[in-house]
Amino acid sequence: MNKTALITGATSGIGQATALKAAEAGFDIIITGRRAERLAKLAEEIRAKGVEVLPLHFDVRQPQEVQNAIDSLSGKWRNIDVLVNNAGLAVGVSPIQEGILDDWERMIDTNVKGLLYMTRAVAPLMIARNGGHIVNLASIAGKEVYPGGNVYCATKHAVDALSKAMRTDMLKHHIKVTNIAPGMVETEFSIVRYKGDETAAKNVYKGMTPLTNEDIADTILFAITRPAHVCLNDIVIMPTVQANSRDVYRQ
Ligand code: NDP
Ligand code: 8X3
Repeated sequence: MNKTALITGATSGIGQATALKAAEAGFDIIITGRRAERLAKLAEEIRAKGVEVLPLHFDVRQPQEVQNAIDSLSGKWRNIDVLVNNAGLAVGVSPIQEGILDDWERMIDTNVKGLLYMTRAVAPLMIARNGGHIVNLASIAGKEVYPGGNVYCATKHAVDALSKAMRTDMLKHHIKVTNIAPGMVETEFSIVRYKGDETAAKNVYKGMTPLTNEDIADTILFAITRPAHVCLNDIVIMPTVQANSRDVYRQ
């Protein structure tokens, strides 16, 4: 029987590539996100790979929507082997003293509270089966800070801490927790961060070769296909031309 993976934020970028690669590896997939049409299209692509797929559209910031979505699962779909907490975003690059409160709320509610709501809803199902694997998308922004990164960096530092905390709390339930900390990955991330300004978003990657969503998906697939006794706790993955949050070599 196939294993089952639930991936949040599967409508774009890293989540979408992870869903497709996990399907190719023989996982049945629950794909989630807010954009229902994109989920429907991705579901068709996944089905064509010969595995089962269940699209669920909801907003991870809404605890009742999250709980209702997980409660709606029946039969085999309740046997979630892998939860990929990927949904997340950066909004804005203002210095802290000029910060826009709505941007802060969106980042904290999505990246921290959304990840917590998902984990709170899914972990009991894993515990009941005495095993599972949670993969949290943190960031190099969860290890370092950079100008204008303030609240986004704080949310990803929180994810980094929560990965360690989850690993401790769920140790006796044989649940693996993997923290993934990428550097720059060209997805819709910067378009969201710059609020639809595609020129500003493109400039982020000007003169350098960023990671792709597939690079991160490959890494996640490697982590979730290790033997039962092996857990990759924390993976930092950077473009070759990015040394840290601030040093990027551009042509
Ligand atoms: P994208 O913008 O391409 O994808 C973000 C995904 O998150 C979308 O599928 C979006 O779906 C989903 N999402 C956002 N808000 C919500 C919400 N409230 N409820 C449900 N789903 C939501 O960005 P990436 O693929 O790059 O980002 C994925 C993760 O990787 C994020 O956590 C990000 O912080 C992290 N990351 C990204 C890096 C990068 O450079 N790109 C580097 C390091 C980490 P929808 O809008 O349909 O709801
Ligand atoms: C996204 C990478 O460098 O923009 O988490 O913070 S960065």
